[in-house]
Amino acid sequence: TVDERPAGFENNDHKPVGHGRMLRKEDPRFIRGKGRYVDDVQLPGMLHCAILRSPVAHARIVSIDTTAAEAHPKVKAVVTGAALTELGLAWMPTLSGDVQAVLATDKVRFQGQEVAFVVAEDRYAARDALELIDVEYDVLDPVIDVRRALEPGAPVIRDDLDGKTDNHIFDWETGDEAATEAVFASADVVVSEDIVYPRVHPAPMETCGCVADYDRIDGRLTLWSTSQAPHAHRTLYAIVAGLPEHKIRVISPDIGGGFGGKVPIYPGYVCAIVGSIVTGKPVKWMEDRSENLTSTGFARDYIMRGEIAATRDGKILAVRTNVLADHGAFNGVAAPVKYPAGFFGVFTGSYDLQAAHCKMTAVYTNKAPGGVAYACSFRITEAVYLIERIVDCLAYELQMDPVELRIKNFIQPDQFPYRTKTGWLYDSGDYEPTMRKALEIAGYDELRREQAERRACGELMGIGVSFFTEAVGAGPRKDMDILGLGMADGCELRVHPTGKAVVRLSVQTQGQGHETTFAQIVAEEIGIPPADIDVVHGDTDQTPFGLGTYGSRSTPVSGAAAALVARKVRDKARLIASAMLEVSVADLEWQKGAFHVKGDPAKSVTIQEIAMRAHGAGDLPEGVEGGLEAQICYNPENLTYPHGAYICVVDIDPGTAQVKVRRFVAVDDCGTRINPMIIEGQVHRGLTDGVGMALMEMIAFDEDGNCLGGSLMDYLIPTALEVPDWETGFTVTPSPHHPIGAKGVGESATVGSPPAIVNAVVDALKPFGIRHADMPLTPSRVWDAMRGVPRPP
Ligand code: PCD
Repeated sequence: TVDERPAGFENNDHKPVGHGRMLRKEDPRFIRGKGRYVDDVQLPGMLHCAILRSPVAHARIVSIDTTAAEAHPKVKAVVTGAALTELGLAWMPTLSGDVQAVLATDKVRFQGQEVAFVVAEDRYAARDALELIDVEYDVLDPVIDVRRALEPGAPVIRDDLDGKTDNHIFDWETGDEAATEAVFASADVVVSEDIVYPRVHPAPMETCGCVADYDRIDGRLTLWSTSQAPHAHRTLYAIVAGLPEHKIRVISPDIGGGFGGKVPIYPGYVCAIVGSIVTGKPVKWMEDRSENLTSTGFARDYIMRGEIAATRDGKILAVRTNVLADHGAFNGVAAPVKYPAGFFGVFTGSYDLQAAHCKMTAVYTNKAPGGVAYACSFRITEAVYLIERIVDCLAYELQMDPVELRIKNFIQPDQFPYRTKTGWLYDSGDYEPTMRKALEIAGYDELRREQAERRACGELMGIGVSFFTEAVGAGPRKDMDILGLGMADGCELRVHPTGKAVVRLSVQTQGQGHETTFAQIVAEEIGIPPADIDVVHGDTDQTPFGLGTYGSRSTPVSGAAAALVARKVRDKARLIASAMLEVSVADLEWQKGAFHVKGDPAKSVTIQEIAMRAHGAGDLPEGVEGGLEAQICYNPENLTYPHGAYICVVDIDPGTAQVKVRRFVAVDDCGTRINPMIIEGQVHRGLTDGVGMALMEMIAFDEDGNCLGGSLMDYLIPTALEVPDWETGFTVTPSPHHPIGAKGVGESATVGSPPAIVNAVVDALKPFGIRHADMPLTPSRVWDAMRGVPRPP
């Protein structure tokens, strides 16, 4: 075990942060199958909800006949949109200020849309009864091709919105159009490329679901749900359903993966709540896999034209892009209110530019809503893919090595904090050493030599590089809120009399290991071993308010809160210690979990002794209350900007066009590293994600709007078989404004890996004169590329 911490951070000999590979505290329960997920919740008298979904993408509902379903002996309730309209619940707000149908009342707008629900004694009866509901649809022309959504005469999807006569959602731009145009006009070299980031889906192991338990006597709603943001959800339920907020308790128990897909509120949750209110019984709703893939939040779906301007010798001057964003039938994008395109503004990447500009148009189509931040801090995945692909296109045109081109254009260490041309303030970074480390691990020069040799024999070996900067830790509340809720996070720490502690978080782990890392952060600050610190989260009755876990914000925001709340407790402990040791506060030194008298280190009191004293008999110093606890609400000053350098080596079988990822090197810099083993796991996961998106995953539709990715037989996700043994490394550039210098890391690898893989595939195909090919690079797409078949539209 190595202590990886940079010098200069406050520490003691326990060194819980960054030290070695502390095992995860939550794993004993997970590896024994003792996790408690939503579907494990069984309540007396619990009923089951199943949802009837539209078989077509666009149709007017003529009639719904529920008589036969209601007559089913095990059915307790059948609810349609008409019934919800009476309750004022047929529509609900989305995270981006649009409305979405809970149950369709007028039209269905995507295949899989919720039309009615049944509550029955068991899951099977509920499903059976769905087949007894008779819906008559008047099928309309669907809008599937996003490029045609704005054509005159295109069917209007959202005729529910007052005065809506087209499928336009918003136009958005960032950067300086005129300045960028000027740079482009005088540049030696301009390269443009059409780059598609296809629609993909987070597809967590556990699908979405909930158990709603409405108590009619005291008007209390308890909701166990697969939620990445229990507090925000509670507030939204209060607003939407008109239930008083203090009577709502949202519990996110163990979550089997979120990946952004469990940020929105889905109609199913509302249906279960309504089901419980109307039946007076607890009601469980659990999606099946197809429902998850076809109706809950998709991600990406950006069609981008990327352009880059440079000098002949490879100085990048400017980038610009035009994006057409497919948002599906309801604008359900999860992002802070002021950022309709999320943090796409970081598409300027890790390079020092003179100008940049992005123009975006978002449209409705007859597809499932979403736009969730699937393992990416709000559209950063798309941004990084765009810049890292287009930089490679430039390298291709200039016949320059892609590594050399990147290094030549990096923002330099003395330029931080660096203001990008689209307004983001990168907190810290030192890019070249990270790149050099990746090159060294990969043996880059040797790989290029090997590639030349193989090429000479007709073999298709490719080497792909990507370098990314992310913006994670949303966010400063002056700029960032979701539906009016500021993106700050609370944290509470209580030290019990015997010196054991409980830290209560507003964020909610979905597998990231918060029970371990937050105990480590607190341990580092107050010297209580991590094993003696319990982490409580995911229950709105037990934790302070905060906006939840997504956008890799837990460490940057809540992690900071945990460090600061622990310091607050330590400050109080110092006062008590000074009384116990009968010296002034200034004469105390904090070390190894104890306060020592300066110059007389043998005289000391441990944090545990102080805890007992804080709760014990006898007087405390003047003005000091009993107990040893504190609470804080942390509002970050800025986002944190982790970075990384990735190198991928692929081999393509010239006979089958199958891509094999032979090697993958990932060097990540997330500032101070709390738990190196967890970070490694996060990176492995994200890299695997990248292989999926680059080579296998796509939610496609046929021309009628049938979803072609509705099962894991069609929507391919990677397993251990498709991925290599990951080779990881790290550098440490602490965040200057985070109390312990940590930046987020949970999504870095998902963000950084797709361009590295695609760059590698395109590099392998260089002998065919190919500069770009779109994801997913399935054998058929690679085969077509090799034969010069034009890319799919
Ligand atoms: N860390 C450390 N150090 C540092 C950083 C970090 O250690 N420097 C660690 C922590 O503490 C944790 C982890 O690591 O434990 C992570 O973190 P972060 O970055 O902060 O993040 P978070 O917030 O916690 O989380 C979130 C993320 C996300 S966002 C996603 S997608 C994904 C990731 O996370 N998801 C998941 N990862 C994961 N894992 C798992 N297992 N599961 C899941 O689900 Mo989104 O927006 O939602 O899309």
